[in-house]
Amino acid sequence: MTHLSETPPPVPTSSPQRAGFAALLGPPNAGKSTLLNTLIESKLAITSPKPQTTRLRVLGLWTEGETQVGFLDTPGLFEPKTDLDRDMVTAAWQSLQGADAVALVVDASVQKERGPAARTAEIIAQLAERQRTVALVLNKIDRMARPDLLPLAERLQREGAFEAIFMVSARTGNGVSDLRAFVKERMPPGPWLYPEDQLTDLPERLWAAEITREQVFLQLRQEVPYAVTVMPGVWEPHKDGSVVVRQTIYVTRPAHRAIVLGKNGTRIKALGQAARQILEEHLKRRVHLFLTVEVDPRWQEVPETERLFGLTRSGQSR
Ligand SMILES: Nc1nc2c(ncn2[C@@H]2O[C@H](COP(=O)(O)OP(=O)(O)OP(=O)(O)O)[C@@H](O)[C@H]2O)c(=O)[nH]1
Ligand SMILES: [Mg+2]
Repeated sequence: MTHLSETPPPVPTSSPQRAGFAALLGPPNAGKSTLLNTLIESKLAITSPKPQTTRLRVLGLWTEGETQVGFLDTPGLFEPKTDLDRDMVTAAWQSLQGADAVALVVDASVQKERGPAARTAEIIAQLAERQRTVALVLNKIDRMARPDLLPLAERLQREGAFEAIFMVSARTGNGVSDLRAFVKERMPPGPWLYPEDQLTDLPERLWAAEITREQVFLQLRQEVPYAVTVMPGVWEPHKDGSVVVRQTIYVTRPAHRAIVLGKNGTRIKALGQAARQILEEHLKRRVHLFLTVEVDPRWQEVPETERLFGLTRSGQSR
């Protein structure tokens, strides 16, 4: 046997690291944001029992062993009516681009109902059109009787030809580690894109504004949460370790302003107190949160990302 070369086999120069993105898509209220938080073990995304809570794609990083996964929480997929709706649905579909894994998250406990079942079928068809391989996540299994789960999984598997099906409870954490392990396996080789201890690319000020918006969704009813946005303002750290956080709650009509303020300012006080508690818990310092409410009938006309990052449509700073 002749040796063509005396040189030893090359030492692999590529790092063993893996990194990529996994998009969580699905109808509104499926539990995508709750699942993101459970997957990354942190309260990053806001959640509420009302549909269409999430308006932006939210990146949540999970780094373990050699693998970094960027989970992407997305706004729910629904029939858009307004500019804001369209921005939300566009943001959701955009998160598919560059995603190395895709999970369709549905609320398993409502799939017997005609409306949700039709919505799921529609999204399955849209994903097939985009030729994406998708894992199905049947969420909220804590609300379901076990015997109902298998037939549901079988029915959806016939509709969707999923690469895997997971039955989870984002609320209790049941089944979530299997999903995480599956996604990790799907991340391509490559260097990490973010430092190991980074949680998200969402600036702290913006996250804090989202926490206030979460309280609006939790505490106010009917159309009001949908007529509200929260803009981050001044963020002023003090020498004593505390931070002053100013935010503006925008509403579209004066009547909504009155509702957000509440009688003698009681509602805005309650919103501020609840949000402040969450901020303090996660920032691990004292927070002085100051909220003001302003009427801007046109806030929904500015794309969500531009508005939140302090830019108008023309790209000028506010
Ligand atoms: N029982 C139960 N409730 C859940 C579970 N996961 C989420 N929920 C609840 O379902 C509601 C919607 O959860 P979200 O995480 O906000 O849902 P989403 O899919 O992000 O909704 P949008 O942002 O509106 O698209 C909230 O009240 C959650 O607490 C679960 O596994 N079990
Ligand atoms: Mg959400």
